[in-house]
Amino acid sequence: MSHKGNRRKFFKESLKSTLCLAGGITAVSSCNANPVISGQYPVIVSTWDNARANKAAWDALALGNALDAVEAGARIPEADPKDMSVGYGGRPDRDGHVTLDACVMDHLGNYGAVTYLKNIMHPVSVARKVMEETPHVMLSGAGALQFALDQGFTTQNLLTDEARIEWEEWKVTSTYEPKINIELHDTIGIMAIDHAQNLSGACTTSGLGYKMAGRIGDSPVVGAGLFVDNDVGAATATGMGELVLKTLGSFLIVELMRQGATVAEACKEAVMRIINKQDYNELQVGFIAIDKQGRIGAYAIQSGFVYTVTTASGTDLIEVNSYI
Ligand code: SD4
Repeated sequence: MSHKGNRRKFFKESLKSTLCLAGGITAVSSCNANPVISGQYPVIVSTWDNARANKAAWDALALGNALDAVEAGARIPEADPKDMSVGYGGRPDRDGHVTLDACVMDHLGNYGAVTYLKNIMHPVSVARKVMEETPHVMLSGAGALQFALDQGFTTQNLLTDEARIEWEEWKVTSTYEPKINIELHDTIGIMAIDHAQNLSGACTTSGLGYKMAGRIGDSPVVGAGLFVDNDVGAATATGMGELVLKTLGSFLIVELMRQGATVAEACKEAVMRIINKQDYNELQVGFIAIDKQGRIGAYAIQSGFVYTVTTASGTDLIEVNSYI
């Protein structure tokens, strides 16, 4: 069954009781006995079904701040070979290389990123090191790898047998110009508000499956895959990075919120910017955002996008309203 097919089946069979429709217009709704109420903090919110990541992030909040939380959360799918869009087990590029993009942004407006990083399982942690240990904000490719090694990270093969077999099958049937569709998206963007009401975010991905060698997506680019402004809120994106890069959706969402839009209105406007100006046919982009008070909103081009929210009340998986 395709990835999308799996996702649909998953929704139908295991989430019937907890999946809720929300995010397009107002606050988070919930079907749980102890509903997560939008507009409270501490809070963790992440793209897709990332309950385990949220749990790690939540636990990290007990001892640390929002930055510690989002890093801890992002490391979960990075190490999970079953998540084929992030870190270890991620789908390779057309040449069979797993190349990773990641970034972090904190409440002070500091930002760090790595792009085209190979053989390092936790690019989000390297991105944090770039932010904290260098005068730069972004390191790429061989330089990023060298920096990671200097910082004590170790290399390993990130291409799992499952991803390699799938890639080999893809090579047989593909024209080597893969249509980038909604089935190959699962990147984690994760945002947190800590006990001190400070915000941070992280985004990490192996990018589009079977991308051209050297391709960088939106996920590590500030304002595209992630943006945090501690006075206003934060936003993150998943889906077709080229569309997000051309419209700088995460920055747009935070700026619209600064001007008075609700989180949901701002996310919808970022999607509409793509709809009105780009060729989005059959492509997916989803945004989630959170404001300083912990109110959450989301919107996507296509149906099927979900996000995970965790507060002291528990964790909910929320289905997002979409244009199509
Ligand atoms: C990218 N936005 O590299 C990422 C891919 C993604 O879920 O979100 N996958 O374009």
